[in-house]
Amino acid sequence: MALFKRKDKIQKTTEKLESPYDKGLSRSRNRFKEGLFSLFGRGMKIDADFLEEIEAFLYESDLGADITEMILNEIEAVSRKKDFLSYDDIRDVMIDIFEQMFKDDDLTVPIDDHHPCVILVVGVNGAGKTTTIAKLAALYREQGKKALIVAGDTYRAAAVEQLDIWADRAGVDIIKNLEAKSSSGIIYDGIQAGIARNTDVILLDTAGRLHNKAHLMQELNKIQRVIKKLIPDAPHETFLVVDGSIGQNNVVQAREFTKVTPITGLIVTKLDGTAKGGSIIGIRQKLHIPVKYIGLGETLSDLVPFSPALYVHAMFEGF
Ligand SMILES: Nc1nc2c(ncn2[C@@H]2O[C@H](COP(=O)(O)OP(=O)(O)O)[C@@H](O)[C@H]2O)c(=O)[nH]1
Ligand SMILES: [Mg+2]
Repeated sequence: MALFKRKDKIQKTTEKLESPYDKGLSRSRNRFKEGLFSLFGRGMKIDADFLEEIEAFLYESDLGADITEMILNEIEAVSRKKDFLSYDDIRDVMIDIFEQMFKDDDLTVPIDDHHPCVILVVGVNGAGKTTTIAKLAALYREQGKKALIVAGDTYRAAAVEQLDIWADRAGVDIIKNLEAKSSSGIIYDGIQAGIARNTDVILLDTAGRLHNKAHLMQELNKIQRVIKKLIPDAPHETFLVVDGSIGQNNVVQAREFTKVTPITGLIVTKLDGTAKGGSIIGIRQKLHIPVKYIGLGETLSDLVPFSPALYVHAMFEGF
């Protein structure tokens, strides 16, 4: 069965207006849908000049070079069969390519398979790790899980305080130590506490400001070791949080993380504040890691499980 209902009639119902995808991705939709519509309108003849214009548009949409090329090739192929291509034709080409890319992604998070389920969260400074951890805790709590947050960013006292406030808002316990000297020490204590308290999900925050690759590697290796000392098959999920508003620039940084620790899922944040929503496609394609959640705002409820179908709907059909 097709993932996307591409020929859906646009229905102006309140339900659709309230979809977090349609609302959160409105800036990207302005670029994608309206940008494409203004290029193609009801129909355009494809020649070399026009292909260049499309190419420029796709590059600016931050899809990445490979996907851009795939789309252009497919547009050329379709244009050999049809004199005039319309917005609908281009949308269908793009949806087909996106559908192919996401079709084998495993989007599940194993919170029901482990007790406790240990989730490690990594990423560069400012990507949105701390905020995302609070959002995840709130989400799992809503699902009836007992969640625990561990303040593993020991580089700044302010980071622990920030997480403390978030944990309070989310209504979940936090393990912290303002005097802690190392991330791995507090993470060890946190997991021990999580086991003792019969926790369902343990969320581990980490520092993003690690001045060089050797340091990053050393720190993450140490964290992995202490986690495994207590729970040999943990972490059960390692999320890399990336800032969606900087788009493809994430790829280089993200690769550094994948070299030092196995990443099982991506979380793309700040998609509400940017027109670069297309970057999900490029990042996913380059890193070959499934996107499991997206961040669409700064409050607790602004994290949603990633759904390729809803994402594509919001980019091409939403309001
Ligand atoms: N608009 C928006 N802002 C976000 C989102 N996620 C995080 N932020 C903001 O990004 C900034 C950095 O977040 P933080 O969680 O401290 O990042 P960390 O350094 O990786 O822990 C904060 O101001 C957050 O409110 C999001 O999905 N949308
Ligand atoms: Mg942080």
